[in-house]
Amino acid sequence: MADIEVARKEFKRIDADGDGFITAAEFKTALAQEGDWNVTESVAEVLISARDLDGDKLLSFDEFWAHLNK
Ligand SMILES: [Ca+2]
Ligand SMILES: [Ca+2]
Repeated sequence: MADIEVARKEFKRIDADGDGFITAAEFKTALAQEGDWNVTESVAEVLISARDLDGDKLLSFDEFWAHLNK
């Protein structure tokens, strides 16, 4: 069981423009900041779609949280 407060902070950190959804571009930037420079935008899109439950190509907090609790 992940900690929801930690997850919220992590989500906010990745969601650079604060609109409540993580795009592939935001995800890629966040991974690059963590030192993972191999992630291209198309890789980020695949990572997003693996977690994207409603198919809108964006990661909501609910989807982010669901993934953490798998
Ligand atoms: Ca965003
Ligand atoms: Ca979604």
